[in-house]
Amino acid sequence: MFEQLQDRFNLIFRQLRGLGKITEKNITDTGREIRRALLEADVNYKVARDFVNSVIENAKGSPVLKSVTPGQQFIKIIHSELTDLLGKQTEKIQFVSKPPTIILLAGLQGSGKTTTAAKLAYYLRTQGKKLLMVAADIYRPAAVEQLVKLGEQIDIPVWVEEYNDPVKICLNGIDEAKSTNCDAVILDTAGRLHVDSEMMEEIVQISEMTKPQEILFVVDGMTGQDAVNSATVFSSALDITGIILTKMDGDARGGAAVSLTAITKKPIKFIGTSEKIGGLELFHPERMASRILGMGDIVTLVEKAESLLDKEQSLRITEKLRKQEFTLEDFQDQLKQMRKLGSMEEVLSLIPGMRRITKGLVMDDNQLIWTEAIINSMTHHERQNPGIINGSRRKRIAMGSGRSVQEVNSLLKQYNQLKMMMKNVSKINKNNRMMNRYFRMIN
Ligand SMILES: Nc1nc2c(ncn2[C@@H]2O[C@H](COP(=O)(O)OP(=O)(O)O)[C@@H](O)[C@H]2O)c(=O)[nH]1
Ligand SMILES: [Mg+2]
Repeated sequence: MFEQLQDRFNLIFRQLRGLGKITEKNITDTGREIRRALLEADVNYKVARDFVNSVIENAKGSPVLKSVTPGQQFIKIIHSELTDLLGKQTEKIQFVSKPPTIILLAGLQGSGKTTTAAKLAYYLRTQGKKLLMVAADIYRPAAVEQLVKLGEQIDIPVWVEEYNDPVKICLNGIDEAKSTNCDAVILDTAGRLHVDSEMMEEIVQISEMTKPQEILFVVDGMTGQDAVNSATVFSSALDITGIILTKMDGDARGGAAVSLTAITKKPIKFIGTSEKIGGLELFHPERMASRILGMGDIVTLVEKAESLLDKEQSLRITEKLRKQEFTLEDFQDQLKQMRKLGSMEEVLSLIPGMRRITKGLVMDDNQLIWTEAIINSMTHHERQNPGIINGSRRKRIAMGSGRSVQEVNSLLKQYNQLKMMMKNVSKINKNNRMMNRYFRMIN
């Protein structure tokens, strides 16, 4: 997510940190570079311009120029401005006191509405809610079936009526949700490839007849400026309460995420981060700003880790790391644990500064299987003392695992790098409670 933007900010920040003091010219120059970075990421030009002006104004008006760590102070200003731009605070789904809460999903075809309906239902159920989904896209024959299948997968009922009009289907679905005591009902509607009046009429009619508490505009995060355009049209026709940005796991440049709230004045409530049912995250502006600026997102990582990882093992490895007894066997455990969190690349991108360190390192998830084969071909003694693995041992291990000597070499190199990284990160963040918590969870 946002790799290009991260790289650009990384460069800009490196220059800033190197400055002993910051002049007005530095501020203006940095502003210009930020603007260029945002435009390249397909951020709306007005949004980019206003953002930069606001950063410059703030920096000039603050004690940055005289501060002891001027670069850091300036970076802080950028971070706080970006957080504001992304919507300031986290916006959750609002539930009504008299259920069911009606949630209408609107958006173009292919934006991810049907997938998101199921993801959202799944997400809300983890919060103890009872749900019903309504299949109101009757135009594409496969659409109803798609939602039914997803419903089966997560064991959440779907209201289906093949031969009725979408408004009636929605109303009947809501009745069903009432009589089965559901907390919320999610309406999955039809979209078109492009904004057209017929589709708009239908969705407006559904909205007027069902009076939803939440109207969520679902939009493909990869589409940049197009996302902003369609959001503008939808939010002028409908009283949108929030935005769900999907496909953020792809190579979304960030333009949509950064521009949408500023342009529509509507909060981004969730982001879709995979095709899978678990791939929906509550949107946190502050954390997202940190991610975009390459400061990592430890809080999200800790939350993920807490829900997935083996705590006992984590404690054991943290202790080993502290004593610098981190062996290849631990490395293997570590890789397995990381796998539970997502792809290696995804996980590492959440750790502050990690992107810079691991850039160029191959993070192919398939390698995990080969890595395991290689480690399995080592003796216990070798795994505990990787230092003794010399040339002839490497050859034997390669033969035994059916991998090449180069791969054995690169594994040992990765192990050493990870060991170094761990040491550095734990040193830097010794006094950081969050980081310690993270280490307890993940290691
Ligand atoms: N990678 C990724 N794919 C997604 C995400 N959300 C939806 N998709 C995919 O986008 C395509 C269109 O989604 P669908 O829910 O059918 O869109 P709809 O036409 O708006 O209902 C499907 O192939 C989904 O699997 C996401 O967050 N990440
Ligand atoms: Mg659909």
